[in-house]
Amino acid sequence: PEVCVLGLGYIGLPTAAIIARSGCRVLGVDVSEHVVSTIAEGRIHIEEVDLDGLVQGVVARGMLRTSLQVEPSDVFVIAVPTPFDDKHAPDISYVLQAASSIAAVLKAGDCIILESTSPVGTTEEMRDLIAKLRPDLKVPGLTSDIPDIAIAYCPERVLPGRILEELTNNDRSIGGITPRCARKALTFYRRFVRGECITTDARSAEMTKLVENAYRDVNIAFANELSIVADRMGLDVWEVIRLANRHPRVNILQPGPGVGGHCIAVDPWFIIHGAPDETPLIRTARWVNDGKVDHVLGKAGALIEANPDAKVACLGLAFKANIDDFRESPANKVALALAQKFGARIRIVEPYAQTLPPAYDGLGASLIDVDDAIESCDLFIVLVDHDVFKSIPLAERAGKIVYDTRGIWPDQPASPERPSGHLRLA
Ligand code: SAJ
Repeated sequence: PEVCVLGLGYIGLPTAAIIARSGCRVLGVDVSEHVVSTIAEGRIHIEEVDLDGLVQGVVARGMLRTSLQVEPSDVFVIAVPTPFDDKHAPDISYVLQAASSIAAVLKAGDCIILESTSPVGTTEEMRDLIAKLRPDLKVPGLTSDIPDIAIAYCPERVLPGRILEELTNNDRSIGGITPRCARKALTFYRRFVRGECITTDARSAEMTKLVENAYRDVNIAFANELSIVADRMGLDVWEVIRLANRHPRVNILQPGPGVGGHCIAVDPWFIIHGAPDETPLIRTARWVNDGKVDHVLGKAGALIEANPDAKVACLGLAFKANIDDFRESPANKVALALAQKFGARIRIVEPYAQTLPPAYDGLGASLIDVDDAIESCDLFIVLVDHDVFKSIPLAERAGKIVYDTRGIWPDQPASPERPSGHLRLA
């Protein structure tokens, strides 16, 4: 089939490339001229392992083209953003815009698949819009006859840094507006997904995606709350978690400076918004995880003030280990607030950055490398668990004051989050 992928971001571009590799002719559509022209040259505008080579190959073979405009196709895959507004209400306007541009070129036999994380009911809303714009087509769920088109919801669940591998190997939930729609979408996904594809209805598939990320948020909140409790009690939280996880049915996640990224801190709000009175736990988890940033900031600030002569190294800006994405990052929030308060005393170590983000302009903070930090800084605030930080041996950290919000240095002597003298596993 000919396939049109709408939205060429972290999900849409790798998806378009993998579909093209499976032998479909793919048109990638984006609203950004920069994105469209970069990919048309066989280059990519985002960082993701192995994506550059894949895109270069499918573009060179003519299997992936790009455009600002949707063209007639057999399958349409929507992977546009679904942000929330300042009241945490989901904004599905990009999805609806994509659907109306598809409606203009839609023909009988086509299949539309929504992949964007969406509040429950969005796929049906999209269907209703298409029915309104194309009264000549029989749409699924609104006709007793065999519908002319198929509409399904199929969320992605890939992890940044492992996108290509997970796109191929993860299991997928495929939610049809009707079972017939689900079967049609299933035939398409089987072309390039090696994981199991499980069919369901569209609303269940929408909720499944939200639940996966809310589950992780709630579990990280538990770890983050424990870290604050342990702090209060003078305990080493990582020691306690490591020991508790020896229980066969306990698996506590890792505390950190808060929860970042574009999914886990956002998607729970889509559930809360849909059922505001029934979600005290999910809402509290959001509050706990956001509050952890302030807790870390308070402790780091106090430590810097208590050591007025110390030069400070903030280790990491990324929202998680070994990636170059600094948006929605708790580490970046902490480092930026410290730079605003302490100016030139703050040095930032971020091997994944060439320069500091523009928000740091004029604050006096500087970007330095790991070796400079070891040589020149006395106080280390660990914000990201990049491998390159983990591998700094104790000998190079000896004598430093360390506030390790990620627990990357189990052998570090006493420090605010790691009081000495507690039982350790060998
Ligand atoms: N984090 C912790 N402690 C942990 C695990 C994570 O503090 O034990 C923090 C990370 O440092 C980061 C944030 O949580 O700031 C989120 O990181 P993550 O690795 O848990 O997830 P993401 O945002 O990279 O990707 C998630 C994944 N969802 C789940 O694991 C349920 C991914 O599979 C989804 O496809 C993705 O969201 C998405 O697009 O929805």
